[in-house]
Formats: sequence, structure tokens, C-alpha cells
Amino acid sequence: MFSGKEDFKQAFSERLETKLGKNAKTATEVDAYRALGSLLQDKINKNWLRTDQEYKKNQNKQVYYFSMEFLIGRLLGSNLLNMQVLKVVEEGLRDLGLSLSALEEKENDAGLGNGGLGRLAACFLDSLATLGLAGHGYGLRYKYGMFHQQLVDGSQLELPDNWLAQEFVWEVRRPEETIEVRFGGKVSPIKDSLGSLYFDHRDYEQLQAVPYDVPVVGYNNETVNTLRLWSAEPSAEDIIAKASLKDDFGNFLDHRRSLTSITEFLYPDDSNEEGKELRLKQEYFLVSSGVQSAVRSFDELGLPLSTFSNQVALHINDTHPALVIPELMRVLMDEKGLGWEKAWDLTQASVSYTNHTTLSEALESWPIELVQRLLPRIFMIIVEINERFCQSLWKTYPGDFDRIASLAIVADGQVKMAHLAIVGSHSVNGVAQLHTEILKKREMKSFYKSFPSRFNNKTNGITHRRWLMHANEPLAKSITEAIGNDWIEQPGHLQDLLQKKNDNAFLDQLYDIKQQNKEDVAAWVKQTEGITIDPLSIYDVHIKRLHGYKRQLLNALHIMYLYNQIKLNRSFTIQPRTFFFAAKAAPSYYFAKKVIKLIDTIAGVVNNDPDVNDQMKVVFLPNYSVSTAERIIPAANVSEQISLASKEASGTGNMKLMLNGALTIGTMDGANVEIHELVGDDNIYTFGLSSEEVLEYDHNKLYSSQAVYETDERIRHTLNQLIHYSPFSKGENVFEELYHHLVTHNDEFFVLKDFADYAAAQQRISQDYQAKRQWSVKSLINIAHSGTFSSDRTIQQYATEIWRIQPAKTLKV
Ligand code: 26W
Repeated sequence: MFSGKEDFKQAFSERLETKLGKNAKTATEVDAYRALGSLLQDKINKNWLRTDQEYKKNQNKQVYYFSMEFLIGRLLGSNLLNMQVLKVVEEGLRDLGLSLSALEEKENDAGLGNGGLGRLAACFLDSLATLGLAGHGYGLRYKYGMFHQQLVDGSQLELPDNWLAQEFVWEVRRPEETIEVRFGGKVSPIKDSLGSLYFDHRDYEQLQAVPYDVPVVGYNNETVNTLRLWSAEPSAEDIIAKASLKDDFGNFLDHRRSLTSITEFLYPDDSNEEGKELRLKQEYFLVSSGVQSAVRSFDELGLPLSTFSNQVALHINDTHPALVIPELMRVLMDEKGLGWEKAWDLTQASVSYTNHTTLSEALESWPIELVQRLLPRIFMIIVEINERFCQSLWKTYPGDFDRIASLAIVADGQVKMAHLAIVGSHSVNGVAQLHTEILKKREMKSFYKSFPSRFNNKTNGITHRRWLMHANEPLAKSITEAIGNDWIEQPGHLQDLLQKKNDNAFLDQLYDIKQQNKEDVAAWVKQTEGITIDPLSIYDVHIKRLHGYKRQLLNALHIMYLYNQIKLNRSFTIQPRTFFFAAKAAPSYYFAKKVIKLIDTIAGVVNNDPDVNDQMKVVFLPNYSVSTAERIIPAANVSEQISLASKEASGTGNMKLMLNGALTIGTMDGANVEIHELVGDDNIYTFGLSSEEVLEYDHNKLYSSQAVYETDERIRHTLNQLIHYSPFSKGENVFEELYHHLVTHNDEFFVLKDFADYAAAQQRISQDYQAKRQWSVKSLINIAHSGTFSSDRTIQQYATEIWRIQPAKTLKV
């Protein structure tokens, strides 16, 4: 790599000169970032080529992880870390009068995802490369990523995220690997002279999928995998054909725009499946280019087609890329000439599927009419898959029409993507133990009964390299000083920290590091938001998408309640706290936007009232993103994971916060259950209904929020402040709908039901935090057990249990 600091400085200065015609004095920070990126890319390229050659030579099975989202964030810091040149580069830059962290800030945060599902995909790529496994991402190169959020008068404003306006230094355009993707047209079956059937596709619209490859650098192992992002462009023939219509140039431009619009923007909604035509086009565009490109790479090996599923695994991240199943069938039958049975066996053996949600409103289904019009051949194949599946059901359950209708892939005028994904794959997994159990017992019960061995659990994980080593360098350093560095490549070794439970010097160090991180955040909040916060207060952190089931509203109401307590009773004091929120709402999610408005209103009241000011502050950090998370997580004391039990599939923020020494206040939901199991009752604050209780209430309809409202004076008083004159409502009826949601419409997410228990848990936290040493022990126990939630563990399980792959022997691992 670089033989030392001087070597780096020379290479860097040369690059500034040759690439940009600048030197360290004349270069802007953006120039310096670009030069550094391009220099690193050179180094990465060598290992990238070598990795590819090794995989080919070893005939390693290749995994393609299909995902509509890859929330990768910035890459400069994590690439430097994984390449093990962070220190050399940082010091070299400092000699030249440049600050690495300032350059890092110049990189646009690649926000190609909504939240959990997209960030998980990014963590998985890091672990695949680090474990030396041949796993690559297939995604879309959206021109506009997740919107930028601004708060104007407390209301969310969405601004476009033109992240490519500045060169994305890591990507390599590979036009020679372009794939043709077809939409629309007519398909007719035709018998050739020998009597065999083939399908003639005419009058379709064809466009080009051009890949942009982003290297995925493994940690300390010279492995570089690929994240391939596809971009839509009009095909050459299309341009010539349309351009010859000279007098219709305006139409031509419209046509061109409509084709390239496929990869124009990321859908910013992870709460509602809207069934938009452009979204289906995006999904098929990803699937078709990915499948064709995977088959092309397989062809290069020169092996018989019957070995396809030994060489290739296609993983679908939720149902969004489920069209992989009929698309692979199409390629195997129509292009490779296989018969149905052989094609089906290979397809099922190659495809595996992860489910990320049980929320019914997020389950995808597409109107038959749309699928048929946009993807006529794919639709024919789906219908045939459905026919054959229903026939097999009929054999097992003769006459049981209801059951067959409820399991069918095509029913009620819709194509049900989850059903397609289950039927067409060999593995279906949930993302935490509880979630997988719920899938088996409820959401996918009938499928589970038919194919029990297909279902399995893979509890989510996060890359501790980005989320600890990079985001919280001082903590990582102190851990290594205490227990050595084995934990970096074997995160289970974090458990060795338990030996330090009684080591006062180490506990002091933990406390001091957290304190310093809190001071850094206080300075940043002061600078960006103009709010003064007390670094000695408890940092209580609630950061995630805004969603009814995630219950930011419960946290907000509790803050109103605390405020009221202090105001009404001057002798009442609380352990000082700063409540942090960060959350984006889907642009069309009215309720979620009201909750943002409420939080902002509470912040305005609380932060400007000297009666409470020294005991509490509320900060809404705008534009939640990977970079914001990296800043705030190392400073957190309390991690809010308060979803209504049974609704959060796993959560991954819970893991990042635990890894950084925050204590969880949480319901027994998603992976919180597993955190609780590891750290024990004393090191987590659990509260609220259990998932069984919630499911029982959903069933028996015995919950009455009105009754809770009437019996609990604290709740009644707080809720009335939403509609009556109060510091929060200011006599306007902005929050009326929230009130009615909670009281009149029976509180869909059991906020009132869980309120008392939540308030009690918060009180326990306030008390426990005062015992500083004990709190540090609890924090240490959380860090020590967080190795289980490294995505290295998760990926190892996917590799052995689902994909059946091993590291390339000749790579350094
Ligand atoms: C079609 C609209 C849409 C888009 C995305 C619906 C649903 C989604 C995702 C499935 C939402 C999502 O990100 N789910 C989260 O996935 C994480 C990773 O597994 C889990 O940790 C979270 O619990 C889950 O909410």
C-alpha cells in the first residue's frame, strides 16, 4: 500500500497535481477529497482484479444479493480503515495542513435506501468481503437518493438529494457490460418446424442497463467484492430510430426521459406499498439486468448448465426483487432452451428470500393488468408457476378451496409477491428469532406447514468496523488496550471485556470516553441547531424512521408528562436529560408528519422555559442519515427501542447503540428479545405488552384506549393539552388528529396502554444513572455482549446454512 507517511504524502501531492492541476496550498477540501479517493481507487483496483481472478480460478460459488436499497453512506473513512492505512493517511494529510475528518465531510453520503433494510444490505457487503466470501450486491444507481429533510416551522420539507452532482469517486462505469432490458410488447407462442414451442416477443421497448461498479473492500484481507449499481439509458437503436423522426424531436426527448426515469429516484416510502407503475419498472429493471449478468458470468466458466445452482446463489432482500424467480425461468427456458422442470429445479435451488416485515400494509402485490401489460412474458411464467403450485396443493388438500385461494400466487386480481418468493425459493428467513416465530405461527403459517424445512432464522447484524472502530475510535482503542485486537476479526471476543467488570480504572475510562463524545455532540448541536445542552445530562436517543408502530409518540407524550410534573410541582426534580430524536417521515405519511410537528413543538416549549431548562432539553436532529447516526450513537446513554411488540422485525439501531455502550429501554420486540437474553434483566430496561398479548388483543378486540384515558389522570391531562389551550397547542387545533387517533380511534399502537409501564422504566433509568460506577458496569456488559450482533456472525450463518459457500482459499483471510 503506502510504505509510510512520506510515501503517502508524495503520492497524494502527485495525484493532486496530475488529476486536478493543484497543490496542497491551492486545493480546496473537495479537491483533496477527490484526489485522495482516486489515489485509493488505484490501490483498490489491483486487489479488485485479483479477487475476481481468484474467484474464477477457484470456481467459487458467487452470491448475488439483490436489493432495491443499499444505504452505504460515506466510503472514504471505512475504506481507509479496511485497507489499514487510516493512520498513515491522517498523519500525512496533517503534515500537509489538511484534516482527514474535514475531507470525509466533503463526501456526499450515498443515501440509496430508506432505513433498516438498506443499511442491513450495506453492512452485509462489508462482512462478505471481510470474510473473503464471493458475495456481491446488485442495486440501482438512483440519480436522487433519500430526500434531504428540512424542518420549516416544525414541518418536514423534502428536498431532492442530488448526490451525484459531485463526482462519486468510487464508482467505475462499465459500458462493455451493458445489458438489454425489455418492457411491454406482445408475446405469442410459435411452433418451429421441429414442433417445439418458443415465444416470440414483439413491439417491446428496449433499454440499456449500464453497470456502475463500486468496490467493496474487506478488512485487512486484500479482498475486494463488487456492488454493481445499474443505471437506465436509452438503447442505441432506440436513439437512432427515434432521431430519424426529425420533426418529432420533442416527442423523442419525452420518450428518452421516460426511459431513463427508471433509475431517476429512490421511492422514499417504507410504510406503504403503493403499487406505482414506475416502481414495478424499477424492480424488473434491477432483476432482469442482475439475472442476465449473473448468467453471463456463469457462462464464462464454461460449465454445464445443470451446475448453475452449485455456482450461483441469488438472494432477494425482501420481495422487491422477487421477479428474479420468473426472470431466471425465462432466461433458462427461452434463452438456454431448458424445459420447465429443469429450469424450475435450478431456479428454486438458486434463490433464497429474506422477509423484513409482517406489516400487512407493506406487503407487495401488483395488479394483474399491470404485470401483464408491462411484462407479458414474465406474467405468463408467473401464471404457470401458480397453476402448477395450486395443482400440487389440490393433491394435498383436495377440495379445500379456501386454503388454496389463500396460498395462491395469483388471486383477487393481484400477483402476491411474498407467495411467489416463498414458492420459488429454497430458503425463507426472518430477521430475528421472534420475527421468524411470528412468520411461522401466523403470517406464513400455511406455507410453513407445507414447507417447514424452508423456514429459518437469521438474526440481523451490523458491521462493528463502521459502527465502533470508525464511528467511535476512542472506545475501539480503549477496548483493544484492554483485551487485545482479536475482537476486530472475531467480534465474539468482545466478551473478554467482562473480565474488566470490577476494574475501576477501565470503568473510569469508559465513562470519560462517553463524556468526551457527549461534549463533542453538545458542541455540534450548538453549532448546527443553536441549542445549548448539558453534557452531564442523560443522552436519551430515539433515532429511526418515523412510523406509528415505532411509537415516537409514546416518547413525546412522556416528555410532555415530565414537563408538566416539573411545572406543577416545583419541588419535583428529574435527573437531567437531553432527548434526541432524528427521523424522516414518508412524504405521504400524514400521521408521521404530525408527530414530527409535535416533537418540534415540544422542543420549542421545553427548551425555552427556564423552569425546566436545566433539567431537560429536546433536540430534533434534521435529515437523519448514516452520517448523523455515526455522530450521535457514540454519545448515547439510553437507546429507545419502544416499538409495539410484534411489529419491529428486528431493528439494527438497537445493536449499534448497544455496541457503543448505551442501555436499551425497550419492548420485548424484534432483536431486543435477544439483547435481553444476553445481558439479563439488570442491564436493560424492558417494559410493555408482550407480543402474545398484542396478538391476543388484536384477536379479541378487548382493548379500550378510552378506558385508559379515563382512569389515568396523567394521560388524560397530557392528552387534553393536545386539544385544549396549552403551551403545546397554543389554542390551535394542529394536534387534534393525534388526540383522536389515540382516544377516539382506539390507539392502534397501544401507546396509552404501555404508557405507565414506560414511565416507570424511565424512572428506573433516572435512578440508576445516578450510580455512576454501576451504570458504567451495565454499559460494559452491553458492549461485551454485542459481538453476537456483528454482521460477520450473521453472514457466516447465511453462508453456511443458506448459500453454502466458503471463502476463496487463495485469498488472504
Ligand atoms: C414497498 C414499501 C416498502 C419498502 C421497504 C415496505 C417495506 C420496506 C422495508 C421492508 C422496511 C424495512 O426497512 N424493514 C426493516 O428491516 C430491517 C432490516 O431487517 C429490520 O431491522 C427492521 O425491523 C425492519 O423494519
